[in-house]
Amino acid sequence: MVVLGAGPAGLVLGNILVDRGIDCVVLERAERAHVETRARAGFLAPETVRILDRHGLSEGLHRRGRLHGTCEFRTEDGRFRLDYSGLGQREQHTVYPQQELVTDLLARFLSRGGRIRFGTEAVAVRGADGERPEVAVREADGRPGAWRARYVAGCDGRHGAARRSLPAGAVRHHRDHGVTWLGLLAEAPTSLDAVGYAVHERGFAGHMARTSEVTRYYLQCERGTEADAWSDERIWDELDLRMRARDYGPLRRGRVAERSVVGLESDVLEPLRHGALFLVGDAAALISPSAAKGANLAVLGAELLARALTDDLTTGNSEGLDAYSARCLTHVWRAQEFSHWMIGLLHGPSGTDGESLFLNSLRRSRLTSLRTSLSRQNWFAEHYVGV
Ligand code: RFL
Repeated sequence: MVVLGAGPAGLVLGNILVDRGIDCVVLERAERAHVETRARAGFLAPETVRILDRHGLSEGLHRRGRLHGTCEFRTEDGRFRLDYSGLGQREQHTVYPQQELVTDLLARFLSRGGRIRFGTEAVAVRGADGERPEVAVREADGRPGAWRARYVAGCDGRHGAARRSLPAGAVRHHRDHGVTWLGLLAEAPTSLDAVGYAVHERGFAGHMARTSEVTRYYLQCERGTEADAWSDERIWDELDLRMRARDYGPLRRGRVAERSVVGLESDVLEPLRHGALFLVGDAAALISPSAAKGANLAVLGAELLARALTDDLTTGNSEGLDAYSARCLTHVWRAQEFSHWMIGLLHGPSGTDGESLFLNSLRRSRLTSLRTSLSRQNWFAEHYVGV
């Protein structure tokens, strides 16, 4: 078995396979230090935690992660809080930075005897319609190489080799939401005990816990903005304004240690199986970070595929592999639908033409229903923590 990519998807898959005695190798383009420090997601759904529990992968997150169950909306109509852990399924997130999860998964994989090749970039997957597909690679020193296996799992993200190797006829559903965020990591403790979503005429601003010293912020910006175009001071002033710090209390400032430009885009590939090649995580579907689903879907898909592969390779039962694509896509589309709804909740067009006014009033009404309708709140809670 060859697994491409050592993100959450590839490492959960690798761990389960190795634990079941299935021979596999993970090929990772980056070096270990890079993989272990790449800051991205931080909100793990309860189902994700249960999956990690089932496979002995959750020790670190239970020790260092923090439970989280409230979000706060700040809008032109005031502020309201949703204690989502007391609504819907009465469940909460665990806040645990993705790079720490990846570090834990990697350590466990190696301690189980798993094999991983860092600095090895998959270039193409060939012969996926046959019995022994081949993964062509470029080694760290630039030399070409190749790996053969019964199956290949493409866990190498949206720009990986798995996606590039799909046959003609693979369908890509795609949506550009027309919204751009500056993703920021600030060396500052959280400023509120909730996820903060601020809807402002100047654009969206978000506040999300990470660790006691680091907080993630998002600021909607013009398309084409360069990641380092804004000074720290401008970022904090804009966050203060959009999060209405004057009314609701100051933000704790600190150095902005990392900035990236995140275009809100979603896509889903279909099917997720092409012969012996399977797509998992971001390689299967890219989801906008508006509802924090990407890493959770990656873990869920990895467990689904690991089970199906184990059945096939140990008992010859291939039903799970045949059903993998449809099963995984059911979860993916539910998450896409909710993320899309969240984008509409948090952003409106800035123009004053009739259509912009109409869409902004819809957004405002959507927020009012969320503030006032208990059934809406229960629906929100179920989808917000679920995958
Ligand atoms: P990853 O984590 O991108 O890992 C893919 C791995 O494959 C390697 N790779 C290759 N290796 C070999 N050959 C090649 N040709 C290769 N090409 C790539 C890469 O180096 C990498 O190690 O994919 P995976 O495992 O599918 O996991 C997906 C998640 O990382 C992603 O969905 C989330 O980070 C998305 N996301 C969030 N998800 C959440 O659930 N909650 C959040 O709060 C959240 N916040 C975020 C996010 C993503 C963000 N960015 C940067 C897009 C915040 C941000 C800013």
